[in-house]
Amino acid sequence: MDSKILTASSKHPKPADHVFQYGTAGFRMKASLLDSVVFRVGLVAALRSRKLGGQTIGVMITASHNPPEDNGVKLVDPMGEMLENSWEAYSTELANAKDEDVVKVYRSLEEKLKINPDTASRVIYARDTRPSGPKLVQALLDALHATGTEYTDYKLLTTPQLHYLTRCTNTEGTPQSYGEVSEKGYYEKLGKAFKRAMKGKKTVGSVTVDCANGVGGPKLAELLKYIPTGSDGGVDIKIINDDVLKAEVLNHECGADYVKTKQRAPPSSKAGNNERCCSFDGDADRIIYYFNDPEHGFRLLDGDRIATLAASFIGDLAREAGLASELKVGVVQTAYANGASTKYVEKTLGLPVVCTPTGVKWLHHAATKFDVGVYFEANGHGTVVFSQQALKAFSTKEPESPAQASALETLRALADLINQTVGDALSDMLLVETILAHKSWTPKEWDLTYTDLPNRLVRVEVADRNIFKATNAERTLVEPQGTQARLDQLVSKFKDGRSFARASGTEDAVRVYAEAATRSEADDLASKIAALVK
Ligand code: 16G
Ligand code: ZN
Repeated sequence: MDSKILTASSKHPKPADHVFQYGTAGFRMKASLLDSVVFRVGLVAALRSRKLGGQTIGVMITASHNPPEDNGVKLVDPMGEMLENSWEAYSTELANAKDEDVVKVYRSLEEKLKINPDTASRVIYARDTRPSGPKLVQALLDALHATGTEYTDYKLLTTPQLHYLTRCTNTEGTPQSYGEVSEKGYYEKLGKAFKRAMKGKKTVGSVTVDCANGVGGPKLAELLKYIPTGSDGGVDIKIINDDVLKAEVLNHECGADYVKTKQRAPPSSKAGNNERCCSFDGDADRIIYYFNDPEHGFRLLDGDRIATLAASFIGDLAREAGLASELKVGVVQTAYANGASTKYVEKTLGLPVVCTPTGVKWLHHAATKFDVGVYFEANGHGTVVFSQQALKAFSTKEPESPAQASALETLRALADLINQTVGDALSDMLLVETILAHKSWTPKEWDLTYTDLPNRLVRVEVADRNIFKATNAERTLVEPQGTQARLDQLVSKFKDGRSFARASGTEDAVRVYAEAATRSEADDLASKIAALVK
């Protein structure tokens, strides 16, 4: 195998003087720099699969909401979860090895991690619609061939579809089977679950879906063949920004990131006042809703809103099903969650809230500690996870009334509708549509559940972001010394003031978040904290 790896590696030389890092969402950069990285990630996938006794590992080639010229690669663990933390470092080590040391580092990891090279290794992979994808797939394939890894190429998929298929592959034929191992199986599962969850209801009006001109467009079009739409009840979906043939339009003036950061609808949207809209990102693992209110203008219904909506609905169902005392329902957020949403969950819904550092893996992990764990980042990454105990209760509890039976059936349907492996724009959208249909809500009623505190997010360029070290789920700076005390002092002067500063995990900058009772105070607090960290 050594000579095979060496020969293959020579076709994918590492760009000199480049330091790569497996970050919160894998490796991500200009696609032109990524060839050697993808090759080496293929090697890591083979090692990881062998380490886990030949279980299948997923490899996804995507750069999510980044511009079309970027690309990225990340690994998916057997149950569809993000790669285990310690392996991020091994990936980074191999990605940075000198060309002539690739085999040496590969073998040293094998030895250190006690991996039997004779164990089978298996990988499934897919990519988003970026033009650089096919060439990067070739680099991956070279690594899979060199390591004797079995593989399946799923071609174009959304990131959550690949997470789903990874879990299905590894649970096939077991009592924990997560679904049929095919893209069609994914649509069928979601379609059936949606029909059951909707119970013949219909959402008010239509929903305009902005697919960011990414892979979510064709996949949503496919999903629509499996769900009730328009005249047969269900949901009336209008797709926009689904052009995947013009590479340059991906994430351009559209998509979840554009809408969230610009606080406006994509210019291409023709939706009228009070009409429900949502935007996916480029690989469809993120979703946010919004609408135009004739009185108050653009209204964003972000990840916090989706989390509160889902927690309130599922919390009610658990009570109606007579399971409230048995099942622990909770919400996981990051420090970016609006303070009003946290208060709403704790005070109005009466549910516990846990705060974790930024990044899906932290939220997901914390959510699995609940029986029903609802987690969302404000930017729209999120899902709901159910414990084995919860799933068992949904299917075995004897209903004592028709109302209980109905609540239990809805809970069972939701457990199938929700992609529990990772946040999934397609599945999350159907979840929101189901809840709105049950409540007969327009976006206006959803928006009125609580009032966001005015807030501001500022990106601050600093000489060295690595000197900013935070603790307490990134809400407290321990270094540079004294900065937190000065920050606290500034915050204390503002009514309902809250602020934190943290080094970005994806850009060379520090992010400052501030909220306060009024718009001008939030702006003022943000600029004062920005000046403090600069
Ligand atoms: C990554 C994370 C995202 C997080 C963002 C924060 C995943 C799949 N993605 O994109 O959840 O919100 O990083 O970026 O975990 P920042 O560290 O630059 O603020
Ligand atoms: Zn994404």
